[in-house]
Amino acid sequence: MSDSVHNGPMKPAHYVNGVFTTTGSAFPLLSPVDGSQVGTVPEAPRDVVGAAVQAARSALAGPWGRTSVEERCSFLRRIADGIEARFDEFVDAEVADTGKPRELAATVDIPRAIGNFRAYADLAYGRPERAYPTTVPGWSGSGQALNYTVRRPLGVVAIISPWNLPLLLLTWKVAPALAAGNAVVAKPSEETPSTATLLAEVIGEAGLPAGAFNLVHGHGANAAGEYLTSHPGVDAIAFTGASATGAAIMRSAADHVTAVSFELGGKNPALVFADADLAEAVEGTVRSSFTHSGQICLCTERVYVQRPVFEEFIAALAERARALKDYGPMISAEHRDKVLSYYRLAVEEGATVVAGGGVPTFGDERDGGFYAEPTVLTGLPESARTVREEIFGPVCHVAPFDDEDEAVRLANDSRYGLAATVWTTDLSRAHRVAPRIEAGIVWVNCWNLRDLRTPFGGVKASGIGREGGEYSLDFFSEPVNVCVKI
Ligand code: NAD
Ligand code: 6OD
Repeated sequence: MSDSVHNGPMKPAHYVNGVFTTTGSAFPLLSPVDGSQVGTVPEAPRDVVGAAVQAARSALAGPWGRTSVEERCSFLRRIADGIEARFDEFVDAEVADTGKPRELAATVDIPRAIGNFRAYADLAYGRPERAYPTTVPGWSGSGQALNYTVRRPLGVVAIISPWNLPLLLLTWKVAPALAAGNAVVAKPSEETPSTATLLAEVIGEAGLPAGAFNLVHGHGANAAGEYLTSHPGVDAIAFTGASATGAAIMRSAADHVTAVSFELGGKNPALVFADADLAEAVEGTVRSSFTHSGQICLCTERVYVQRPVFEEFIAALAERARALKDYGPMISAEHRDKVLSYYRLAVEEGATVVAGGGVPTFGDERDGGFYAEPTVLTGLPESARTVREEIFGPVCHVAPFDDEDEAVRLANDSRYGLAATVWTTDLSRAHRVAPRIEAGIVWVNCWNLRDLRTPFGGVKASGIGREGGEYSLDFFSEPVNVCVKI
């Protein structure tokens, strides 16, 4: 690991034991906006991944393993301050890698990354544990033993993250993992290496002991991702990405019985009842289907509208979709082609395309980029692949329903169960319907409104376990019972 070692990354670099390196082969990094090459990304070979795991293990045996929760929380706060101090740099890097609108990166991605570190500093510091005075039959008096719980870190934690919200989703795991005292080896998506590299720099500047946080870049299958998830020195894997990748990682993890936390794909429904504020429901669905061009796991791809307002809703949604102009590209040519293949499949399956359905023309450099039009479909049966499979693009299918039971049945008729949205002004209906939906998160009259203390995750093929608040701290630590005879 000696070639190309340098002290600060001006370009994507691995970060192992407190040192940046670009060891290994490299692959091109393309701008999704115009398809041009904007840099190169180093591909971590197996020995670099192994060195990162070893560095993490050594950190646990060294000063990092002896830090108190107070010390770790103050590291987290310093990291948050460090990102904030370089806010524009982080925004620029996120925009360059993803092509997302600058406003989105500046109001969601980077502020949430800062928020993740601050939230977990507060949560970990304020976390109570239980104690039980235990009376043993036959002994005199009361409280003859005291049982209390201490929390131990899991050890070396592998964190694998996707490209859609690169820094947000990476820090959503890194912050609680470090707060709980683990040492981390992170692998961001090969499509979005830049903010992760900046984060490593900020973490180094915050004074985290070498090896407590390590970063390796590269691809997933048969590459850095798989080298990491199959490494016997990894004690737990926290993964966000596609359900099929989760299945592959689970197979790697099985060999060493490694603990997993999975945030996976979705095919999220929205239910619009006739009593909803229709204008609000339309605007909400524009946001929930087309934010970040549909490349958020929580985005709505199935919309069910009660029959009396169906025509009015679909006309309004289509008009709003056609009016969208300032949207970003798909992450890659490959992903754009996948989304467009679903647009074609929808037509083959008998859909009516009420908005979009193709590739936009801008008349500027974006015509070389990876764009797909915001698209509204209708007329498909529930058995259509377009209605059943996650597309992860700016598209939704709208279908009618007649009553509450049918709406719930349609919402639940999916192998996924990540998020759902219910639009109604009937309070009783909202409370009746929300708990019946098979999803980890149900929003009523809103979408993606987040409180970082709440459980976040999916049911069925959408995930295993929960993140958020105490749920992440639970995953990243092992409760140990201490029983003291008094
Ligand atoms: P992906 O599964 O292709 O890749 C995610 C990460 O896994 C990348 O870092 C990739 O390199 C790595 N990877 C791929 N194969 C691997 C393997 N065999 N072993 C180890 N690592 C491997 O997902 P993506 O295309 O980056 O992201 C889109 C998907 O992620 C969508 O399905 C979306 O729904 C899902 N997602 C879910 C959530 C959630 O919170 N539930 C959030 C964001 C994205
Ligand atoms: O808001 C979050 O905490 C979160 N994990 C969002 C995930 C979005 C998926 O693309």
